[in-house]
This record gives sequence, structure tokens and C-alpha cells, in this order.
Amino acid sequence: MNFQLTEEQRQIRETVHDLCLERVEPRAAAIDESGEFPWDIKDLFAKHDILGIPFPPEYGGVSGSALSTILAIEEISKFCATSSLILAVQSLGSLPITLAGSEAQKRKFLPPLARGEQLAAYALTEPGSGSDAGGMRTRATRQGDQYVISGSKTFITGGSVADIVIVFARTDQDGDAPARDISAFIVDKQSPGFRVGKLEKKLGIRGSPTAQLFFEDMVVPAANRLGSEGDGFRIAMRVLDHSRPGIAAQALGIAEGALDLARRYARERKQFGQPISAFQGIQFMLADMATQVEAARVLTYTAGDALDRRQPGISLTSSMAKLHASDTAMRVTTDAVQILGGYGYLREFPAERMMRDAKITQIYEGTNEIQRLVIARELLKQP
Ligand code: COS
Repeated sequence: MNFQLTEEQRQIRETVHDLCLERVEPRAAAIDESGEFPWDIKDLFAKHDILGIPFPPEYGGVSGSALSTILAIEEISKFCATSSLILAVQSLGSLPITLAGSEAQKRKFLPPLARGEQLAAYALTEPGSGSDAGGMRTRATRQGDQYVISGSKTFITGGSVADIVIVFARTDQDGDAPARDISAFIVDKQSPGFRVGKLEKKLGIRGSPTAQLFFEDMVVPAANRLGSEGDGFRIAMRVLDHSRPGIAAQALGIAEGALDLARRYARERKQFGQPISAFQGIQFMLADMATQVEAARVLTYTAGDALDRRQPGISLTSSMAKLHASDTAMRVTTDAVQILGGYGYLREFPAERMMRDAKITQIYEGTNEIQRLVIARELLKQP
């Protein structure tokens, strides 16, 4: 696809690709097998300024462009979806500050994240509120110049390794008020009352810790509230508009990795005296896979570009990219396993890992049913 990338974006893509080919691909199977957070890859990304890509230079970063972040996530995901989450979640966890923080909050919290000295996470989901994010029960009560937060969060990507976590909590009085009575807070993991619960055992992205978080009368300075009291839900939604294209990029990268693997295998594997790529059944599969990947790329880059241009109507573009790219990742990785046949089913080859990793992209940062809901709402709003 001939998308107009800037010189900076081309350079970022090339640098991340080369680094991941050399240093991440050889680690991917072991990261999946161990199910442990790859601190070495986090340090590698920090050292090579990859974690600085989502941040503008004035806050210690190297870019701040959404499309540049997308390109980097895509390249990492071709080799290791778990590793790409280190960057995607650094972006997700810092977006509330970038989009809704005061100048003082940005200057205090963004530079250590941009340098990769600290990690961020985003805590919205609770046991009783997933798709219905506005139904959360965690509560923040103002006491003088601080808030006391009680409740819990679940499915928090990177929640156990993060230094700061963006926590959303109700600040209304009656407890069943609508979405506008939620507020967002920057929480230091050292805050008294902050506790990490169990880490989930998962089908894919196994090296990315998915944590339960508990807040037991956790004290947070009022200066750490993002925006005004009651802005939290709108901040959460704006952040998701900005972060979902990152998940689209992850899905795109996984699909590209699987397509490349299937294409190479089909040319090498001989049956009935010829490479299986000579059979039309395999050719048609590859053709469909490549077409879907290309469409996913166009939607994903378009969403990134729209964010960089601050175009209106980003919810629609962002949800379309996430929906299509993640469905593509699932289809393409499943077909890649099929093309590799029995070998596709073995842990020895990366195809089955890619298929397991692809599945989460249809679920997190809003299930694809929620993406369809957002798309339909936006469509029906149009005159
Ligand atoms: N940007 C800014 N504001 C937004 C917004 C957006 N994209 N989407 C909604 N809002 C605002 C609305 O304008 C409304 O504001 P007012 O109260 O001032 O009118 C408020 O937020 C409530 O919006 P809405 O009525 O649409 O909320 P719903 O409860 O119907 O929820 C969905 C909407 C389902 C889209 C939302 O809950 C959602 O995205 N759920 C999925 C959550 C998710 O992705 N979780 C994954 C885990 S986080 S990694």
C-alpha cells in the first residue's frame, strides 16, 4: 500500500523492524512458554527509545505521532504480540495524561514514561463492569486535599508491572448516577492501600501480565485527579478512541507475521511432487489472506493519520480499524495454521502462538460487539 509516511515514520518502522528481527523474534517462543513479563525486552525498548515514540519531544519523547506508534506496534507484533503490548500499554496508560492532564501533571509524569524508566497501565474494567464501563463500583471520596479510593479492578494489562496506574472511580454521592459521575486519577503503585491480586492464566499474550488490582482506602492526592470531578468517563472514552488503532496495529502485525510464515511454508513444502503453493486451493487462501491484511492496513493507518490530523469523527474510524484488523488477525492466523497442516498445530512453529495471540484482539479494549455498537451509533447520528 502506498500510504504517505513521513521520513520520521519510515525510519521508525525500519529501526523497530530490524531490532525486533534480531532481538525479539528469537525470544518470542520462550516468552510465550514461560508466561513471564520480558523485562529484557522492556529494557531493550527503553534503551532504543521505542517507549518514547508515543510521547512528543517536549515531554521527553521522540515523536508523539499516533501513526508512528501504530507502525512500531505493527512491526513488533509481526514477531511477538506480548512484546508489542509493552509499547501499546505504555501508550494506553499515558494517553489519559496526554489528553486530559494539566501542564504540571504532564511535566511530572510523562518524561519518566517516555524514557521507559517507568511503566503505565489503565484500570477501567471491574468484575461487574466490562463492556458497560459506566457501571463501575470503585468509589473515590474527597477528604480535604486528597481522595480515598476503595474498590477493585480486573483484567488490567500490565497492572502488576506498572509504576503508575490510571484508575477510574465514581465520585458521585448516591452510587447509581450516570456515567458523568466518574473521575480519573493518576495512582502511584506505592500509594498505601494499593495491592496487586492474582495474575490471570491466559490462552495467548502469555508474557503480558493481566492483573487484578485492589484499593483498600487508598489515598491519592487531589492534585492527581485528571480534569474536573466527573470528567472520568468521557476521558476513558476519548482514550479508547486513541488507543484502539494501536490494537488494530497489533492485530495487523500478527496477521502479517502469519501470512509471511504461511507464504514461505507453502513455497517450501512439497506434496504430490510439487510445492503446495502450486495448488489453487492454497493460492486462493493466500490471496484472501493478503487482501484482508491490506484492507486492515488501510483502515489502521487511516485511523492513525486521522488522529494525527485531529480529525473529527475518530470514534468511527478507530472502531472500524480495530474491528476489521482483529477479525482479520483471527482469520489469517487460523488459515496459516491450516496451511502449515500438522506442523501448524505444534508448539515448535509460531503459527499456533499467533492464532492464540490473535484472539485477544477481538476482545480487549472493547469487544468487537462494542466496536459494532460504536460504529452503528456514529452512522445513525450522521445527518
Ligand atoms: N468521546 C468523548 N465522550 C464520549 C465518547 C467518546 N468517544 N463516547 C461517549 N462519550 C460521552 C457521551 O457523550 C456521554 O456524555 P454526556 O453524559 O455528557 O451526554 C457519556 O460519555 C456517556 O456516553 P454513552 O451514553 O454513550 O455511554 P454508554 O454507557 O452507553 O457506553 C459504550 C458506551 C458501550 C461505547 C462504552 O461503555 C464502551 O466503550 N464500553 C467498552 C469499554 C471497553 O472498551 N473496555 C475495555 C477495557 S479498557 S482497555
